[in-house]
Amino acid sequence: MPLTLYTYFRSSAAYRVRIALHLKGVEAEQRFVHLVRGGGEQNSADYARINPNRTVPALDLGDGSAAIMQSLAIIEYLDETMPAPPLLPGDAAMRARIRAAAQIIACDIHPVNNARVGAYLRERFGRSQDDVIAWMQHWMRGGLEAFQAVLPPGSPYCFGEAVTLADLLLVPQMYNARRWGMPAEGLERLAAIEEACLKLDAFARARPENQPDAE
Ligand SMILES: N[C@@H](CCC(=O)N[C@@H](CS)C(=O)NCC(=O)O)C(=O)O
Repeated sequence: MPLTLYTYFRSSAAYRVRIALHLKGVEAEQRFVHLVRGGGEQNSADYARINPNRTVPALDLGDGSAAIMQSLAIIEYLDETMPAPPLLPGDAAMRARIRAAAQIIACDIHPVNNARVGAYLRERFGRSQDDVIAWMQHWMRGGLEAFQAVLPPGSPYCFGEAVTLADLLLVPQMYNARRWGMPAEGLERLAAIEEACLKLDAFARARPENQPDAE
């Protein structure tokens, strides 16, 4: 069945799913949801019917059922239905550790750094763009320090010699951190993992600048 991914080139959450699709060798039609233009197409009534949370990504399975939202749920769905290459290992404790690292980014960093959070700080509380930038950098930096601290040492990817879910979360978050000018001193392990991942075709194809809707 043809899959449809609702995406935006700069969205780090959609970037995670694009990497997963490429790793699994799955083609999905892309529908572009511009998160800025006209107050954000994610806020339109049409899109709210697809994803009531008004965020990208969403994955339509093409079978008439509701689209799947939440990037982690989408990625785990892809991993369960298309097991090769696996994004989570067989060992339950290691799976938990990898999910925990991924959730530092998906559950702790990203929600407070979303575009709508920055907009609310500016519009509701009158904060300047400099304040918003300081806010973004603060939460990203603290979260990425924690992420780096939980990684086992000495491997090319986050958790060993093979890409896992954690790498799919890290690379888009590093892109986001750079966009917001977050100081990266001391996070060299993360930079090295990002560089290793971006040498892989699946990650390179998923980069924001390589998307058809890139501006
Ligand atoms: N927890 C959600 C987060 C999705 C999300 O917030 N996506 C951002 C782009 S990275 C978005 O659509 N933001 C819209 C907005 O802030 O208005 C997921 O992992 O899918």
